[in-house]
Amino acid sequence: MASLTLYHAAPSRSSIVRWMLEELGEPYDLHVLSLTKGEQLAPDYLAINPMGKVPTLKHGDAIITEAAAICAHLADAFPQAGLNVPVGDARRGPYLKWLFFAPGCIEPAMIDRAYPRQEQPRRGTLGYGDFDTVMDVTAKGVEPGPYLLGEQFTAADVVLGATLRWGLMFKLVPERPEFVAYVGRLEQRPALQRASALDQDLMAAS
Ligand SMILES: N[C@@H](CCC(=O)N[C@@H](CS)C(=O)NCC(=O)O)C(=O)O
Repeated sequence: MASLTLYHAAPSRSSIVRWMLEELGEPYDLHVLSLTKGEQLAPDYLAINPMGKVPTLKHGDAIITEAAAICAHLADAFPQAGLNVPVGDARRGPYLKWLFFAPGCIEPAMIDRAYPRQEQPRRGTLGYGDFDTVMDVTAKGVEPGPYLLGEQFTAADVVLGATLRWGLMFKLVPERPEFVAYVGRLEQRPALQRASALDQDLMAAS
């Protein structure tokens, strides 16, 4: 079995991948970076992730960056965990849509709202369109529950759920009852509880 190493900092977007790894239940090594010390910009790290960002996952000899891509890769690489929707299943398309909706739409909408641009771009030029539509679409997606694809919890819930959880925590998304209920359901998952506790310990130790 190829080994897994997560290049991680807490708190950060690499916590999304830590949660995913805890959901998988596969052993992994952690390579902790201090973002405040600028270790993500050190030449040896830039050699594996030239974006100078976490997360990065090393899986055997493969280097994978971008949290959603890493989660998609892990879900497919370890199908026995039941966190993917395989090619050939009609739900694969909606699964991928939700998997990439968070980094493609929710996250940029949240950040643009928190740090408004001096000149508002036209709606058509923004990949996410506008903040309110993104929130409405997300609310409709999570409302039926328990998860985005119904009864099956998938990598899409890890990525979108972590983004919403973070957005609620920092008041970057409105406290819509659909978001609060969905994130509340995710908080019950032992893997998220484990990942959060491990990150708390890491933060306390640094
Ligand atoms: N698009 C990347 C974003 C990763 C990202 O922005 N990570 C932040 C931490 S939350 C980071 O590494 N910041 C350090 C820096 O930019 O110097 C992903 O989704 O994985």
